[in-house]
Formats: sequence, structure tokens, C-alpha cells
Amino acid sequence: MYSEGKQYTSLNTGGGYNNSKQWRRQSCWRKWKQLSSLQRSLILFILMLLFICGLAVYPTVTEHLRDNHSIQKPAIPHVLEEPVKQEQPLLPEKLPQRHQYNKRGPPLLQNHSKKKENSSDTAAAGKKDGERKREEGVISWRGSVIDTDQTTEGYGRPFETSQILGELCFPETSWPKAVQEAFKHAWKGYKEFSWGHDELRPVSKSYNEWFGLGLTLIDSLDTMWIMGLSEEFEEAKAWVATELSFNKNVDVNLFESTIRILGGLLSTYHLTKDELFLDKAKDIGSRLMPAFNTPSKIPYSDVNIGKGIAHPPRWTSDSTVAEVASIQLEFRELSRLTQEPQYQNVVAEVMDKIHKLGGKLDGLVPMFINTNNGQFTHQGIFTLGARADSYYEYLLKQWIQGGKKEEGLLQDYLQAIEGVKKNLLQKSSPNGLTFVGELSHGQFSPKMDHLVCFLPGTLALGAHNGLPADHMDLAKELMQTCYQMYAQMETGLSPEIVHFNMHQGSIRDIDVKLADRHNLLRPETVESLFYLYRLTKDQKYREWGWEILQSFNKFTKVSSGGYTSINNVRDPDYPSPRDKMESFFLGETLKYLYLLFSDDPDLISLDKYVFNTEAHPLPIWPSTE
Ligand code: DMJ
Repeated sequence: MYSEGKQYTSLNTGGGYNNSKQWRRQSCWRKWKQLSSLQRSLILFILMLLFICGLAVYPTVTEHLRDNHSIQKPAIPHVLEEPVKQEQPLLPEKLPQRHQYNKRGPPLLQNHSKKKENSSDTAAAGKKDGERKREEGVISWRGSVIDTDQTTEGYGRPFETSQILGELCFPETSWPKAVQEAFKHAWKGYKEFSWGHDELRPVSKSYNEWFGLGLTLIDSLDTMWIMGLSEEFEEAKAWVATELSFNKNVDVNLFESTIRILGGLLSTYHLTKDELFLDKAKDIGSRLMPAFNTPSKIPYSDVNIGKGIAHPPRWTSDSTVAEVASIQLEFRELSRLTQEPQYQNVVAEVMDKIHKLGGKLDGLVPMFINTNNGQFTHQGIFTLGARADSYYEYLLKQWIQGGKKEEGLLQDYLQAIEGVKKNLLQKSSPNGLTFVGELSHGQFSPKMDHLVCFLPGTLALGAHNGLPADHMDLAKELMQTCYQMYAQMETGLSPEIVHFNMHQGSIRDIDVKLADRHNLLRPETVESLFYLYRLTKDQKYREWGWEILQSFNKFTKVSSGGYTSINNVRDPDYPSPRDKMESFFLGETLKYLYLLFSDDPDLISLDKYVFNTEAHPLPIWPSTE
């Protein structure tokens, strides 16, 4: 054989291209015939064996190749981390819901208290995962299934994931640690690229200045304390002690700086008993006071804390109702601590004026209030979302903070919840999700901001404090809806705004408009999950929170440090980073997740503390005061 091979080579080299092909065929045949029958049988046997082995390993190899190929196309190129084994659990397929609608009718809503077998989607349930995967999509670089024909709205994740995520990959006892890790990763980015500045821009590895006061650092202080991250806390504290100065010629927003800075400093003072934080709180509190120097005593939106001059926005003399009515917890606490009544007095006057104002609808308030005449403006529009949300939250929480004595606050809150039920509460079609819509001059709109998802938590807190039990029932229904706003998106993350379908024959409950597909790492849903879990101990709320954390890690984590808000929660291939990590991601979102997973009910007991709207716990006043 060897000599013939040599001969072939030499002949081939010498011959022309066409002739050589023919000659090769003849030569092979000649060689085959020269073999003994034993040799021929042996060769045939080996070939058969190779063929059978090939058939057996083929699917694995092709899947492997497909996986490798898709790794070339990360969700956010050069931004998000490549999948790391410990952090990427073995995800079951996320099936494109549109196929569910088209082929098998409406999808089941995610509900972890139900078992898969409860599904009416028998066709899908009867198939094995692998079959479904091959039938409906290709495998993405993260191991989830990408729809191959994503052209319309209405996808979702009809199958349960949390059992597998929770039980097989990460025991529940490790969930608080996973939140700590997320915090450390966020902090790493902040420390490296934006130390002492307001917000991290994790993708461009730079920062954003809003007030120039180290907003993220201050917002994060009590989170680090609660999580036991002493090293990180100490370095932040050193910055507060040596670098933080409010004697700056800058305009700050009264509401934002109250809830984030004043609230953050006050709660850190309470947790640590370190006077440094109280001194800083007094300093910023007194510098914000000029905002209340208005003809109506309804504060302006902006204050220059260096010059002591306040003003409304350039285009209007209106302030936002949520903004002027969600600074009370902090100013009241500042008065209690300093024994200086002026802080409490100015914010109490705002509440008193709003309490007496006309223009409400069954306790619901319009979104704007004029700083000159003290009247509501843009009347006739009612929402529990942006510009009104925390007005309702602070009615209840002030009542709790003050030891449940201020009857006016309680009555306003109870009336408002009745107003919500009467005017804004509806059910979606086809699955009957309870949601809170909006009203504009008598016209109902089935639009709900993610911001509204604070409401389940607030309702549950009220019920825990002796308010009607049906508040808790409503809280549970709305909690399910807020969870669905995450679960039905391809990334597992909620958009900023959703619209619910109400007409008979709808094929899906939730629609998302193109302009509303962003996610800003907001806390409201995990905030409510925390309350619902603490107050009911129903395990499903923890599982939902765990899923949400996983989704943040999958789609918003930036490898060099930090997390980014994203533009498109419906595109798991390219969620499109916005390059901004809001301070409330560390101040609120991760704090509530940590508390949700913590087994210690005394870690910020709801009977001792009330959280401000930026998740900074302030003490409930002792009954002797
Ligand atoms: C936070 O600043 C507060 O939670 C506020 O009440 C609403 N907006 C953000 C979070 O979404």
C-alpha cells in the first residue's frame, strides 16, 4: 500500500488536473481489489462503527457549535459579562409567547403557586423541553431560546423557572449573599469610575453629575450598613467626613435631595449613632428651607443650597404634588432630633393645605399644585403613578411614623384607597389581572407606570397596622400584576409603563408601547415583594424576587463594574444599555432584595421603622412623644 501511495503521488504530480481525478478513482478501486476479504471486512466494520458513533454524537456537537457561534454575539457587545458558570444558572428555555398565542391560544400567567401540570396549554406541556426548543427557536448565547420571528408585541414566559433557578442552582440560603455580590459589583463600578460623583455611567466608565453631592454614595450608606459591608461603609463614611460639603453654589431639587440625601443621612445616623451623619443632615436640611419661602407656602421645586435662593422650574410656577407631599417623614424626623420645630412646621403646613383643597376626586389628587396661589392645577387627571405616587405613600407612613395619632392623615389615606377602588381599579383581559389605571377628565386609560408598584407594599403595610383586611387582598392581587410586568417580558424585567387590554377577546393582558420599553433599575416591585413576604411569609414572593435579581444580573450587569438601565426589555439579544446606574438601585432596589431574602425579621423591623420613599428607614416615634 505504501509503495502505491508513492506511485500515486508521483503520477499525480506529473499528470494534468482532469486526468488525475479519473486516475485516482481507478487507483483506489485497484487497491481495494488487491485487499484480502478479511482486510476488506475489517475496513467495512470500522467504517460502520465510525458511522454509528457519528450519529450518536451529532446532536451534542451541533448544539455546542451553535452555542459557540452565538457567543460571538453578546447581548450588549463588550458591555455585559460573558456568562460565568456560577452566575448563569441552567436556565430552562424561555419560550416566545407569541408562538403560544398563535399555536395554542393564550399563555398561562406565571404563578409559582401553581404546578406546570395545571397548564391548560396541554400541547406545549406534553412536549419535552428539547422538542419545544427545536420547534420554536434557536438557542441564544445565554442558553435561553430566542424567537426566530419576533415581529409583534405580546411575548412572555409561560413556563415556570423559579423552582429550577432556586432549588437546583442556588439554595435559598445563598440569596442574601447573591444580593451582596450584586451590591459589591455595583459599588466597584461606582468606586472606580465615579467616586464622589452623583451617578455612575458604567458603559462609558464615567459619571453623571446632577447635584454634585455624591448622590449614589450617600444613598448607599445605610444599604451597606444593613448588608454588613463594613469595609465599603467605612470608605464611604471617610468621604462624607472629609469631602462632602453642602456649601456649594448648586441648584438641587427639593424632593430628590430630601428623600435621597437628608433621608439617607438620617437613617444612617439612626443605624450607626454616629453624629457625623446627623450634623450633615442638619446642614442639608437647613439649606433646603428657603424652598418654603413662597406666597402659598407650597415649596418651590429647586433650591440653590449655596446661595439660599429657591425657585420653581423655568417654565412654570407649579410644583409636583408627589414632590411637595413626600418630604414630610424626613423634615419631621429632623425636627424631632434637633428639637427645632421649623422643619416639621413647614411640611405640616403643606399637608394641611392639601388636606383642605378642592379639586380632589374621592380622595385622589391632581398631579400639580401652584406655588403662588396654592391651588391644584391641571385638574381632572388622576394617577397613582408619576407625580402623585408618593403622596399616598406618605399619608400612611406619616400616620405610622407619628404613632398612629394623626387622624387627618389616616382619613385622607383611607379615602384615597376607596377612590382608587372606585375610579382606577380594573381587570385585564383575558386573564383578569387587577391593575390601577389613570383617569383624564372622566376618561379611563388602562395605563400603569411601574412606579405604581409601590402600592401593594403600602397597602400591605396599612393592613399590618390595623387597616381593613381587604387592603391586604388588593395588595396580593396587585403584587401578582406587578410580577407579571416582569415575567411576561423577554428579559424578565419590567418596562417603565404598560398598557392593559380590557376588551373581550384580547389575546394578551399586557402591551408595551415602543417608547415605554426602558427599565431604569427601579425598586417599586421588589419593594412591595419585601413587604408582602415579611407580612405573609408566602414563599412565592421570595422566588419572584430571586427571578428579578437573576434578570438584573443577566441583562443589566456591566462587566467592568456597575449595572446599567436599559432601553428595551423586550429584546434579550440587545437590551440596549442607557449607560446610567441610578442611585436608587443601590439605595432601594438592592436593599429591598436583601431584606426580602434575609431571614431576620428584626433586621429593620416594620414595627420599629418606617421606610421613606427612597428606602431609608426612619424610626417610628415612641408613644411617649
Ligand atoms: C425613587 O427616587 C423613589 O422611590 C421615588 O419615590 C420614586 N422614584 C425613584 C425610584 O423609582
